[in-house]
Amino acid sequence: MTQTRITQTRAAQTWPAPGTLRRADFPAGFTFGVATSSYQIEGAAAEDGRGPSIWDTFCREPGRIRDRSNGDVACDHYHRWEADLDLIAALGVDAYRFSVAWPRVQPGGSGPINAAGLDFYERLTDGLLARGVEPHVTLYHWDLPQPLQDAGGWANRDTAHRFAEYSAAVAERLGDRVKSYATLNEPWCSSILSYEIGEHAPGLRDRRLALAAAHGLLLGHGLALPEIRRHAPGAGAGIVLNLGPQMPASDRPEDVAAARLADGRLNRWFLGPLLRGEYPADVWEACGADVPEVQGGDLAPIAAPLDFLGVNYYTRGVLGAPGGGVPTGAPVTDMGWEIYPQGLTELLTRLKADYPNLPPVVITENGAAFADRLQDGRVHDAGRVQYLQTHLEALRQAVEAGVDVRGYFAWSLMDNFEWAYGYEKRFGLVYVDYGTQERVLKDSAHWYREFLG
Ligand code: IFM
Repeated sequence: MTQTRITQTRAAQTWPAPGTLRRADFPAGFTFGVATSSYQIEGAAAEDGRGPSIWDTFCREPGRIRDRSNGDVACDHYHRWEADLDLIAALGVDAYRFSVAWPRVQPGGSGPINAAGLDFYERLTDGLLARGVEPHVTLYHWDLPQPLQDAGGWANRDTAHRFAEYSAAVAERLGDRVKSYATLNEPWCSSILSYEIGEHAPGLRDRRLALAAAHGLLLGHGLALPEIRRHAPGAGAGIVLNLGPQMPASDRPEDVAAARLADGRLNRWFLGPLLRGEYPADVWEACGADVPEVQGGDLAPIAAPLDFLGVNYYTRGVLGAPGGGVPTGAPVTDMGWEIYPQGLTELLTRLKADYPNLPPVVITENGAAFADRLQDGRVHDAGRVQYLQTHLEALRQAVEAGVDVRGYFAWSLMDNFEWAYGYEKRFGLVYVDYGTQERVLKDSAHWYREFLG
């Protein structure tokens, strides 16, 4: 096994009491964890039979990634997984959310399953269980096998069927040892951001294809659910969406309409099919001729009951006509995202009010990038500590208001490959020195550990 140096510093300061916030303020059985994803941490891009993914391809296209990097090595987690699991256990979390790389498990995206790929995730699962940490699996966190993209990617309905087949292979191998399976992470990102805005792989700029991809992703989710339930009947199955309030910059009707449409495109376009069995009519109309082809039997599996809805919350949007984001002047993270903790309470109470079929919610991601610096073996990330504390307090208030929330996962366990930003943005509770692969607990990791008791 590769040796990884892990520096366990003591917390450098005592934390300002975050109001009255303690772990005990959350319901009994509430799950606290940390999260990562395969392409962002694993590396080992060409080992043990892994095939190329769309991110391997995209990273090699000039101008796509700010620091011209890629995920070939990333955090080298594929080789350092045991030390990383020790680190996770040392944080005192209940659970670890990771994703499975489809190109490791089924390198061609269809056809033969690569047993060595499944072996890796089985080692991870058993390693977590042995350390008393619950594994939470996400089946798709954006690393589509390249051969499927060559055939049209998610805009080709066949990909949805291939996803169900791949999901069955994973659930068959890991079964009930994993108690929580999410089909997709943030389908808005793997459709709109990837096929319309062009910022993520495959880097297209075509709204019609983007909406076809969004529908293909939802269909893939709907087809995968019964496969997961068949092979892992004791596990919960759900999906993860990136959601956030979209607010008007003023009372002007144009701004209100812009915010309503932004809410429709980010939130309701995905919540509607999943929780109501229909696309939102106003957004459908606004999309004109770009709307996807929806076949007769598509919406029933998409709207099948979920055991949980994963919500990734980072920020809100403030919109002014004709549809642009408006800076509010409030503090932002290193991503330029406004820090708006109360948006989490607003979002969750709104979900409860608007969707009678809302299943239990899990906050599957929440966190912030800051320009962290390693100094004398320490990283003083007070901004992140404050971000986490205030968002947890906002979450507590949502629970108090009656929203059924079952868990919270901080994004991310450790610094990693932040997609189009490469390694420039650091979201981790644990600092990664990419030169040496040393992991250093930031002050936020110490704080989280103390909070968890
Ligand atoms: O790093 C990403 C993650 O992969 C998906 N959700 C948002 C995070 C921060 O941008």
